[in-house]
Amino acid sequence: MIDIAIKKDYALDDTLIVATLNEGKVKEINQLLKGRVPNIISGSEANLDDVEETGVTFHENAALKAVAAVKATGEISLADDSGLAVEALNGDPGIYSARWAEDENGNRDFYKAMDLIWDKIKDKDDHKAYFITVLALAFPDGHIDYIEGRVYGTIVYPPRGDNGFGYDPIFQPDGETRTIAEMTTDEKQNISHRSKAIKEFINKWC
Ligand code: ITT
Repeated sequence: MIDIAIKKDYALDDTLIVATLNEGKVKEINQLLKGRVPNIISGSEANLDDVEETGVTFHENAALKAVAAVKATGEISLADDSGLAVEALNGDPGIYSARWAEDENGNRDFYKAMDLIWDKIKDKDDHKAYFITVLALAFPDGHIDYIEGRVYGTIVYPPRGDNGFGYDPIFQPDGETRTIAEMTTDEKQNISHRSKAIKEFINKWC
């Protein structure tokens, strides 16, 4: 009942800001939303600034990014906070997934971050992990809706594959023999944490 009322009050019938500066996310989200929302504008197209992620949960950081985008543009905004949670590392790198790859100048090297993860778990028996996405959909009146998606799998090493982005070369989803980076974009879209969340978003809002 509540969802129906919300949907009626906040129709996504015009512009949606996809409030991320990560072009890998933009590509995946736009591919799934194409034709569902009339006018999709990415973070770089909207000239959004990078937001300092001071939250301690995916939900908090997703909300920070979505609300900043609403304030900058006045438009309904969708942010994605995501990461890789490794069970043997108690969920790390988790919300720090991007920061584990950063050097002191803020440049990202995910091969360095993947080496770091492997170094910490190679002597442990448990290599299970999951990718998680939390979407925050923020409206100009302050209302925020959250949607979560996960995909479970195993950390493998050395990294394999050139597709996707971030930690995809060391993540092998359950039931697969390939890493996500060895899959096509369409194959990733069938199983990924982000695609699950976006598909739920489409069911709910489009
Ligand atoms: P925005 O904040 O602008 O959206 P970001 O890259 O900083 O971009 P996050 O703070 O959510 O995004 O960082 C999440 C990191 O987790 C991201 O940079 C990737 O390295 C990793 N990650 C998230 N989704 C992933 C995916 O589908 N495949 C591989 N790595 C992923």
